[in-house]
Amino acid sequence: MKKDIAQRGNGWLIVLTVLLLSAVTMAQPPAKPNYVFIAVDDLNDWVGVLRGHPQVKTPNIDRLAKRGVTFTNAHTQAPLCNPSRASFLSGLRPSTTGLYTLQPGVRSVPALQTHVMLPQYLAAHGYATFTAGKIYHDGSIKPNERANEFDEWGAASPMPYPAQKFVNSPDPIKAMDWGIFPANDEEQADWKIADSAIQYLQSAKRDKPFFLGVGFRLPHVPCFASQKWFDLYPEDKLVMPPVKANDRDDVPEFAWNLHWKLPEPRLSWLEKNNQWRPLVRAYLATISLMDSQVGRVLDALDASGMRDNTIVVLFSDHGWHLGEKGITGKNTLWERSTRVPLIFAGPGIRQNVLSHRPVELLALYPTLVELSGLPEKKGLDGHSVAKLLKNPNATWQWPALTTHNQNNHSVRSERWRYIRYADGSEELYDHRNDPNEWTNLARDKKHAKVLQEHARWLPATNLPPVAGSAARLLVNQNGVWMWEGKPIRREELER
Ligand SMILES: [Ca+2]
Ligand SMILES: [Ca+2]
Repeated sequence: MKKDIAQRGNGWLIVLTVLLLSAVTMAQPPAKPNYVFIAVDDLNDWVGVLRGHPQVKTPNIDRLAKRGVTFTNAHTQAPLCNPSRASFLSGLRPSTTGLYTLQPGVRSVPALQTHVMLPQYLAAHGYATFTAGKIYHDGSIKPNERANEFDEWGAASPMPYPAQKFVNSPDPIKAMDWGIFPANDEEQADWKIADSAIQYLQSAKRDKPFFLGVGFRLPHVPCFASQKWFDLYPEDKLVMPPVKANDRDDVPEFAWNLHWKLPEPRLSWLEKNNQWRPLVRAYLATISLMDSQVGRVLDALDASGMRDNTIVVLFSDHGWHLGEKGITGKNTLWERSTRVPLIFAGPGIRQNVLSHRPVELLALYPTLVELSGLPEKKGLDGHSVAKLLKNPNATWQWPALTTHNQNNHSVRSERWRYIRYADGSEELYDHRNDPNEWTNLARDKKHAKVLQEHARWLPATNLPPVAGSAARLLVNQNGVWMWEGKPIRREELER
């Protein structure tokens, strides 16, 4: 009798186990998911789900966020296109490679000459790879070397330009411009880039998993969009970014050598020329236009029938200032420059949740390797966030680092931002009480321990800039700031 009950019990156990196993199998992602890897250019946290601006309209990125995990504290490793892209594609920090600037191209960097980049690693493990628009920085890969990087290259689609600049900004480069142009959205680079990605989705051979890189160009300057996108943001009702007068007074002077002589206008110029509102409005309009193209790609993925075995990853290469700390643009170690959207959505990933862990774009490489079940790629600088995609509150021990030029770093933890420049000067901001980073606490002795805890994460390796680096950098010679061999007056620094 007892034996009979035990046997019957075993039978039930087997049935239960089979049921449980099949339930687990259903929830498991496919062995090798496809990837739609969407890189946005110069998009800060002005995205609906991140609440970086109260009026921004990004319905398509928000619907992607509902399908997945959104990181609210994600940061780039370099606040500039070329080094950021080289970093997330290689999985290595700028300080490991010495690539900090817009030049040279990645394959001219000794540490990267033969390095296996993320798309190459996936290709070596059975993936078909495709790129459209801006995944690598434009011009970073020589035309005759493209086939080594991706199986196929779609349209690069540079930005269209009007016959004349709209805005007479202090720097003559034609990209430093904003306004209503072109009238037809189909002439936009991002429309053509989305077209290229959609064609790939429609024609993808199903015998291999694929990696589809889609690099959108907006809201990078020139901030051009048609009238309907500007109409979303009436100028008289615009909420302007919070700025504090004299915010730079407690910032080390050394910080200013990082973004002096840059093409982006200062806030003082924008205010004097009544261009601050138009720039903020144009940035918002171009974000919404870009978002509509993300929507077209998501629609095409849904229509392809491949959504259930495709993971969508969306992020930006770095952020952008719109008046905060008196400047516009990137090239800083502050939150405006470093914080980026980062969303993963697809099979095996939690839906409609936020993770507040400090994470880096360096995570992209090891995370995709782990999600695909591939052998670990040794020697990378970052950490996979795969466990946070299942449990967004899982233990996480690492902060997020950003580096700009040699030996200038910021360390972002859940609560703090610590910055140390090459001359040893420091900043510390408490994000719990000061989300705008207005009050530098580095000199306050009671925070000495916080400084110490963050400083221990600074990279031990800090390679000098590689040959061919072109940095707009001031040099401090015996206390005098020099630009191209000539001393600079303090007033010029404040331009
Ligand atoms: Ca960029
Ligand atoms: Ca301040």
